Amino acid sequence: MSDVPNYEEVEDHTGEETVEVTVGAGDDGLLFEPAAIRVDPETTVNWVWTGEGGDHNVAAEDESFESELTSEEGYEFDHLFEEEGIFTYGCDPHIANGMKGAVVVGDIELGGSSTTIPLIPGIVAIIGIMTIVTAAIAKWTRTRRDIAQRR
Ligand SMILES: [Cu+2]
Repeated sequence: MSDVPNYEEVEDHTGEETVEVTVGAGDDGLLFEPAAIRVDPETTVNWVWTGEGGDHNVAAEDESFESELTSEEGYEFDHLFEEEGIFTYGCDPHIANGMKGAVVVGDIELGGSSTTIPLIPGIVAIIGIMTIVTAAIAKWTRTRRDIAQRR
């Protein structure tokens, strides 16, 4: 979450049945506000579109929920968080702008530092790239060997 401009801390919303998150907040309308919240299990998060910043959606990183992509002011999307866990989500067109959010459900330890949340996608991306590079090198090596054997 270190690359999310409006992220300072996980806002505590435990004890609330429904928590509202604004979609299209900030000067450019490219933020979720609040960016990170803590809620109890069995809490509904209600995302409400401001109509600013163009088309947005709410897409869970683990694909457990996904809204429509829309710029309609007043559009709403709900998701009931039943189980404990850390749920990260983003707006597909604006992930690179830091339009990301997190819902921490239940009494989950954040490992002393809330920066553990953004590290997860970063590490996955690095491992993914390394795998692709390794596979490409292996394929290239094999092709070279085939050419050498055919001579
Ligand atoms: Cu967006």
